[in-house]
Amino acid sequence: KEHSRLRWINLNSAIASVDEGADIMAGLTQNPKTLPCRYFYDDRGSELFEQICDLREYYPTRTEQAILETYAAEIAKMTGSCHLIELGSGSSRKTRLLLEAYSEVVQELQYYPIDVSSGILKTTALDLLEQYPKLKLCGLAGTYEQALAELPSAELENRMLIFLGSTLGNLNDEQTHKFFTQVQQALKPGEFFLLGVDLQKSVEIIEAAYNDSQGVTAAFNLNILNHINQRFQGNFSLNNFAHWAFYNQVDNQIEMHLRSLVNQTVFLEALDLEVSLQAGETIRTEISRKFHIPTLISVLETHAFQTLQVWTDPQSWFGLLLCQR
Ligand code: AVJ
Repeated sequence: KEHSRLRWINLNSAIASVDEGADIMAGLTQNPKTLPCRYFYDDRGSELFEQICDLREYYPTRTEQAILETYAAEIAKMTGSCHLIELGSGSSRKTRLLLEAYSEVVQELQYYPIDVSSGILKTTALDLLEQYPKLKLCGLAGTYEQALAELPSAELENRMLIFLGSTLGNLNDEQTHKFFTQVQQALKPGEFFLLGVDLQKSVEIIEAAYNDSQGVTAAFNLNILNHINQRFQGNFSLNNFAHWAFYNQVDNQIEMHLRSLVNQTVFLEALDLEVSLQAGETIRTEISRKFHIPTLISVLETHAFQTLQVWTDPQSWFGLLLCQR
């Protein structure tokens, strides 16, 4: 079926894949070892993440969804007509609520989903076009950095950059600063930034969300090794690692690790990299920070973003911030 309302931009250049190898190399040669969490999201990883979102223990997705259900219309009213650009759109399941709200206030609805997983991007795009006859969609396959650098600014008037699901929590202080600087540069004064963040709460609730009883999070964590095996001709054996997630109360963040169960040496042919792990040693695969709204608002302020409104759920588990550049 022909789609006149669909366009694609592929941001993955040859240079980028050299860079990717470099960050894997850096992570696995430092002490303690780490891996960049965006490698979770190959097509299988994106599927597993969708399953995580449906887990009883994983509260962030449904809490953010509930906030959007209640306030999407109010958000659209506050910003007025604008084009929607989403970083890490995945299945766009929460964004549908915004698409519906904005289709009430705009003439021509334009949506730019950006994701590293082109598989999920394509499936979602076709699905959305079918569901929203007014929608024009331009999918961008690539990383946030690539996308922000090449945001199609010239052709668009008034934009809102959407960053949901508390993906901001994956960034440390330095990366957050870099990211906000890029967002600030990508947007013009007056344009909007909609940010969803997971908030600080009791350790039990948070830890349960990353240690689900069905083991989906464990499978998601381990899948990063499969992805790296495929991408860099590696020989990680998943049987030799175990999922480990805990809340670090000093830094207010969940940390996900893969713990080596044996003394082992792994080889990544494409990087000509040999990695030795001792039994018990871990590779940290993700941090997921939990936020304090007033602190976040002041960080945003130092990056030229004014927070116009904050919405939360009745338990204040999750926050949605509408900011203006
Ligand atoms: C989509 C990155 C926000 O940190 O909660 C879910 C990813 N990791 N379970 C999160 C994730 C483990 C998720 N983010």
